Amino acid sequence: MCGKETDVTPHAGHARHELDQTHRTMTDRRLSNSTRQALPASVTVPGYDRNRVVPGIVHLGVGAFHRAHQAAYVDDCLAAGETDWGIVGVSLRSADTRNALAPQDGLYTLAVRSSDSESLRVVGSILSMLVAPENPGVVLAALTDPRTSIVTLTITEKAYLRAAGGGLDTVHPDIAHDLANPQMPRTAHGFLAESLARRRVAGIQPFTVLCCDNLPANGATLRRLLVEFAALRGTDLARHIADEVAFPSSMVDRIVPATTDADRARISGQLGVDDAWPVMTEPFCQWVVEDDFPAGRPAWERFGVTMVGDVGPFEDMKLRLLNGSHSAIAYLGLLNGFETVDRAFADPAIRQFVDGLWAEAITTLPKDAGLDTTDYTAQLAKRYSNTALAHRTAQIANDGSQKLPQRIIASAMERMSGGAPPAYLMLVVAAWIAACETRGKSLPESHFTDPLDLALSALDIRHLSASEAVVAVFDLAGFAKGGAERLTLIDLAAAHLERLRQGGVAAAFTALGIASE
Ligand code: CS2
Repeated sequence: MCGKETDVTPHAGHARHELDQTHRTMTDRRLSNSTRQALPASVTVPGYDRNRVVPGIVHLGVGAFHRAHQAAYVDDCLAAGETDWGIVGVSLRSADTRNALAPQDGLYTLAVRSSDSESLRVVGSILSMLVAPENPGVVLAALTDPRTSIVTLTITEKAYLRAAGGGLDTVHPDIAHDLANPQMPRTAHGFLAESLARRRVAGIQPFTVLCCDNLPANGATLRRLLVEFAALRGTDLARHIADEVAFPSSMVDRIVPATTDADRARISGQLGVDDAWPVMTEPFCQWVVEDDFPAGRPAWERFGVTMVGDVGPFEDMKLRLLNGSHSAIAYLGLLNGFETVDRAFADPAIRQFVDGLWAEAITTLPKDAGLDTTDYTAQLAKRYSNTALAHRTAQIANDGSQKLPQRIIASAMERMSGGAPPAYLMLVVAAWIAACETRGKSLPESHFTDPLDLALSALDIRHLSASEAVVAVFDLAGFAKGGAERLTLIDLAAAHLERLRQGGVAAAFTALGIASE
């Protein structure tokens, strides 16, 4: 696709980049195109000719989630004979994934784990990997390539650079940098705006932008932020993006715990060759996508993707029932010393709390959208009980200020406006604040992190009363900003925080009528 990328498949006529050679230090022992044929028969390997696959998708944010989810769906399409949808993976920050995958020709193992079994599959859909800070120009070239019809993103909530009120954080240094240096962007907004501008000048059809992060109305949200960013560039690019670029929303779902060194050793032992970065996941996998791809798309519906007109109800159900309860389990679990989701969820009091939380959140979901919340929560309970995943509560606890608005605050505000108190929902917010307060005390300082950490430590909330602390955090994070319900939510969260400070999770549960052992 573009001459200087680290091409991880041996395309005929493609010169390999020297970085590829540098990283190719253990070829004989590594998973790669040449060693994949010798893997044990129990391991599924790409049966298609990777040399025939051309890149049609650029993905920003090649973390474990992308590799367990979208890359696996695309791998299915390629295995069924499609050839136009290989993935060019872009890391916006670190070179780690590229360094692990380049010597492996982009191949990696996906380990699908349930409590009593594990199956291994080698995924071949990532054709090449780029590291944006090393060479932003090559990333722009990939995005501008006429063969790129879809740009997908899993860059995490905080990388959308939303200000507390939800608009673009126009004073963020990276936004200022990208406005001043459009040819050398750092942010997703900078890359998307500049490449869409170049395509427009060159008469190349815009790509479709498919957001796959856990944001509400994620396509519309990214569109709004990008149009805001483009308007700051002072051209009519904003109008072009608003009028000509499709931003379908999507709901993505698969639980993907961080890979540990023990996982690496176990998988490499089973393969008989080293895989520097296998990905662990659960059997469950779901992707619901709005069908708006003017430049074409893979036949995803053939492989279990649900293509719909409006993803909103699915997205709300997932954000509020799965992600909301995940955050609850993470913060309450951390406060009670549980390191993993399955252990926390096995605690009868936490389990009872999660049922109550689901009951509150379910009242905010649309009644006429055909959602089966009984089945959905039953499946969640099963997924959370998967003992093989060892999904760490600390992993989910990261970035609470970016996650809680769509997972908890939105439901709480809607519930309040319907006249019902969101008592369980607001305990999650209080538990987040309490968990932040325990860092540097019973938990290590960096046990989990948040973009607001510096501002939070400047506030020194531990020395404020519960009410003052909650008000300060709401202001900082922009929770319920401008909402009529704000004060009541603050009162509820402050009462919970006071109880958490005085008597821990047990005291907060007692006030809700939940008995702890
Ligand atoms: C989790 C999600 O880390 C988190 O915040 O809630 O990553 C969750 O595992 C996924 O959204 C599941 O699809």
